[in-house]
Amino acid sequence: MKGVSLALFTLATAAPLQAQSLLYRGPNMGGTWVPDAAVVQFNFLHRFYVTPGPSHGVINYPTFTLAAGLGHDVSFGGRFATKSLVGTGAGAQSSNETEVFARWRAVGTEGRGGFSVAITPAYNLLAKSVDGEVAVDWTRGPVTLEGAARGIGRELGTPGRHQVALAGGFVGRLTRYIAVSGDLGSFMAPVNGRAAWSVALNLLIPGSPHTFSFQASNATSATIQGASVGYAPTGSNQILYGFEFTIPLHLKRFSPWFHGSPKPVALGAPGAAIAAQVDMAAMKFAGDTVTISTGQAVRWTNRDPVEHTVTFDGAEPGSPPIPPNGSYVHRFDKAGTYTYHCTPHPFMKGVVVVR
Ligand SMILES: [Cu+2]
Repeated sequence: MKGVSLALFTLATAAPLQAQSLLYRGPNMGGTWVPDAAVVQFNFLHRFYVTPGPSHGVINYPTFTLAAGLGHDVSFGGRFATKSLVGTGAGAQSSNETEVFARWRAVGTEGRGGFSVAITPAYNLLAKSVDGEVAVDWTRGPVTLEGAARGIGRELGTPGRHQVALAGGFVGRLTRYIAVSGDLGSFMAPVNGRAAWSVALNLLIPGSPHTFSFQASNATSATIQGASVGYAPTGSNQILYGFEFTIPLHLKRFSPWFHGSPKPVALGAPGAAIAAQVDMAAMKFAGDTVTISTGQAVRWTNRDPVEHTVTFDGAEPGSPPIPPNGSYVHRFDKAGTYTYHCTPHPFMKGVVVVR
């Protein structure tokens, strides 16, 4: 029983909120996520089609998404798809589809329980179309339901035609690292093509803010228009397979490029009597076992260019993320053997023996 409630608790709180997560969004859904200020989200969606034999040629359909958080739940970004079949048909001059968009998250937060709502006005440069989406997510425990209403000023390939599209999807999180998702979207009055669908297996890469999905779909780009049309370019039931990888770039992590070594940061108990010093260097706790007396403290210093933690395997409270050049002091008031590890790098292990 305890195991079950712990598992549910873990599922409900597993959201890696510092990044857009494919564990909360179907492949063709825009989602409601907005990056924090000074975070740039880069999503790489790559779908491909293998032509029938004997040539077995591979046709690639990538969409790159870049979005920068501006604070106040607002972001600004763009999508670029190099092989958009949204552009086939009359009036299309290119298969390079670019969409610029802003997003305002009006309600909630993607990845938290309850409702969240985001409004995304956009402009599709290939279609010369003012588009927009209102997206709603509802999350409870391991389940997220998604809906989107999309307005399209001018459907590509059909000059002058206004369109409305509706889309819905779901995500089911099987564990905190694995989810399945699916969605369906369509223009209300399709002119070219048919409904867009997708299914995916989504993975959170442990110890990282990255998510990865394996997916199948019939949509060739991830723009508001592209996610609303399923193209079967040869008229067959063509299925595209592919993946998406999400990469949040926290701009403050790049400060060493401009400022040399980061400033030392001291975390943990101030003024404690430090009896042992452990360096965190080359992804290891140097000197894995230290021995001290009750009431004394250990100081960990991060010599690596990445964040580490000191996380005890038992109930002893551990450190927050320790930035490069940061240190953490922890005082031990009870005798015992304290094993610990680094949360982002679980292979980093150490022991404090308190006599
Ligand atoms: Cu680490």
